[in-house]
Amino acid sequence: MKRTALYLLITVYIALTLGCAKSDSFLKTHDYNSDGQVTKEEYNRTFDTMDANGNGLLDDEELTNVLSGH
Ligand SMILES: [Ca+2]
Ligand SMILES: [Ca+2]
Repeated sequence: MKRTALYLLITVYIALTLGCAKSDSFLKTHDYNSDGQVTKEEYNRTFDTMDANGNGLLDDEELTNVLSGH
């Protein structure tokens, strides 16, 4: 699966699971410089934060940790 498609799936999964489908919640989470926009680099930063073992993939354990707030 291409990385972009994976990002989209993860975003939808997190948004639906956490109930943060509103754009302001999404911005609050991913807009690191608070300019009101999320760049690809900012989104990659979020991905990298979630990818605890740095292998470029998010597995069930990593997603569970993110969703549980660990
Ligand atoms: Ca930004
Ligand atoms: Ca990983």
